[in-house]
Amino acid sequence: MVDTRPFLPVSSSDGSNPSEPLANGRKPMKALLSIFFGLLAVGLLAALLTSNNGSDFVTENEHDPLASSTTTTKSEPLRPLSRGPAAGVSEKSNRLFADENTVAFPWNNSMLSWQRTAFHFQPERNWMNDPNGPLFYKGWYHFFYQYNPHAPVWGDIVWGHAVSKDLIHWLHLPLAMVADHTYDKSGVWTGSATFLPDGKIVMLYTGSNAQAVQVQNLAYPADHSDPLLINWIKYSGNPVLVPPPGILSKDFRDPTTAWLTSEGKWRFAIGSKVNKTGVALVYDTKDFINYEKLDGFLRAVDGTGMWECVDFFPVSKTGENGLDTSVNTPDVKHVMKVSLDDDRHDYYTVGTYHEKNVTFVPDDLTIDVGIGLRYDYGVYYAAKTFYDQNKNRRVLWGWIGESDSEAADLQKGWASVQSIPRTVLLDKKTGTHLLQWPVQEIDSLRLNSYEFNHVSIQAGSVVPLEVGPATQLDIIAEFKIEKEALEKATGSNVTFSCSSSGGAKERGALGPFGLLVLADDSLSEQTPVYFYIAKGSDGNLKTFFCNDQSRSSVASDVNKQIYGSMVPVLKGENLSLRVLVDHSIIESFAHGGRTVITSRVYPTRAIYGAAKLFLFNNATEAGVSASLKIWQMNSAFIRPYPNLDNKSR
Ligand code: DQQ
Repeated sequence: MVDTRPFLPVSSSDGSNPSEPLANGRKPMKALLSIFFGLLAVGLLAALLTSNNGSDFVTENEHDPLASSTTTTKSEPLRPLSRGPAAGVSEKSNRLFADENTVAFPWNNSMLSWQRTAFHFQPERNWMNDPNGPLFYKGWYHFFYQYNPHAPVWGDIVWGHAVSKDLIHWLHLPLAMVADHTYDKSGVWTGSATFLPDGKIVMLYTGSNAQAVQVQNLAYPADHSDPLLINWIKYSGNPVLVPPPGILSKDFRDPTTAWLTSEGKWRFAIGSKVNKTGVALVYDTKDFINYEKLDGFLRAVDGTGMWECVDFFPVSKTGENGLDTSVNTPDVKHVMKVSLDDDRHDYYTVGTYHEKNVTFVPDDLTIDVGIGLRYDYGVYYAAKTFYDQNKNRRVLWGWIGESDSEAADLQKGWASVQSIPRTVLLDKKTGTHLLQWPVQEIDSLRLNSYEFNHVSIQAGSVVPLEVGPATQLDIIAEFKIEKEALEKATGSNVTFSCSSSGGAKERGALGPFGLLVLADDSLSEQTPVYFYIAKGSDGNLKTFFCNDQSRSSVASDVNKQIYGSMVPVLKGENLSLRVLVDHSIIESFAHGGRTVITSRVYPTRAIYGAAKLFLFNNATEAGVSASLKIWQMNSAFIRPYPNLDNKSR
């Protein structure tokens, strides 16, 4: 479209449409009324769901944090509503475990309160999903996110906003953008930020318009001198892009951060699909007002379905710093990440970006994007990176949903957390993998530490680790397996996989061994985080890294999958592990972050002071020795920005 108006007006009156309400974070009467009725509706919905399921939820054990009753009050199956697909977006409800036999567990308030995390980012209440437009500006890290201000389920999506000095402690700000124009009436969906050379910021985001057609919109800060970037202006010429010919109206979303071409144009990608082929459409623009759609696709992979939240960025082949999105020198590889609507996992691959052909070609086609490596083998979706110019690093955010029942989410009043932001580097040793690692600022939450050196764990044994309550921990561990056992073990042509195995109770000659996290004394609840070494009939060893949620809770209405994948272990490397335990979330990183698994677990007994930590070795033959350093972790301050009314808006 052609628009000759000046780009980035300096005052809101230049850029806003006088016939439509201002998107300035202040709540007009109409918005307040809709919030009131929204809350009323949530209350009614919660009441309805409670009565539908027939569960009393609050039991006689309400005030006993260690309540261990497993009695269910009624055997009605849980059938959560499907949320998302009808609106043209992927499934947003936890339906995985909801079969005919699933019955509601009588969750009591102390169990549910325990589940809230202490150092992962969460809004104060309600539903959150994708990270949006993360950036660093004038001394503050900004985090925007998909947010439902009315209920702890997906719907009515707007942009939440919080700021931090260190990516750990957060201050909540007013909503950055609400659904107040026809072009985003059905939702202010995911988008990304781009810094212009003069330091100004543009935000491209998807609007689900009044007819639920997906369009792209432009927004920018009302006042670039405000470090808090509280007010946002939506460009008066929105939408700037509508679905192009050949693309369905509900298959056009989530613009990436733009990068500069050698001709000085901005280029970015948008996720889509053509039949069952996932594709990344590409556009060029000089001014973010006029756009040119380029022929072909940045990448297309058959059978992968709709691509959401595409991310595309360079990584250094030699250096240890992250790179600005526009860097494209011979010293870089490019990473492409797509979020697959069909299976709700984030896949990436490393390859080469050909600017002239406007294509990205993976180094190894067998692990093309969408069919090979994943950022995380647990619950983790819609991730987005940004270049942190403050610390020269690339930082990854990812949405971690719930895997309990929607009824429990309604009862606790919130749903979803964000991962601890992770730095991302190319793993120079494998060349294929990325290394994801919690940002170093998380170390500031470490309290007292416990060290255990060369603890011997015999085959078939469990060793308790005295570290106090084990619900907020940072654990670093290294394991050595007996050489003799490795050599002696006979190979097999049976291929192992974490998910299809019997979990940590399936014994092999060389594993499983690792940690039992969030376990009670009697081990009636436990989440094993472990390695399993398989020897092939050719004598080669393959190491797997898994999380077994099958005994994480005696409740049946929670997801109990076994997660994991292979982790490359190169010559001379010991098996190493880092685990962040934060109430209902376990983020675990194997081998410097080559393979990562995030679990959401909902124990009923292994909570508060009853949550313990153990080492285990369930191999039949190999002895293992472990050295560990474990820190109790402080809670982060995550609260509303104080005295905001005194700040200029
Ligand atoms: N979430 C947004 C979409 C995106 C999806 C809607 C991914 O823009 O495709 O909340 O979770």
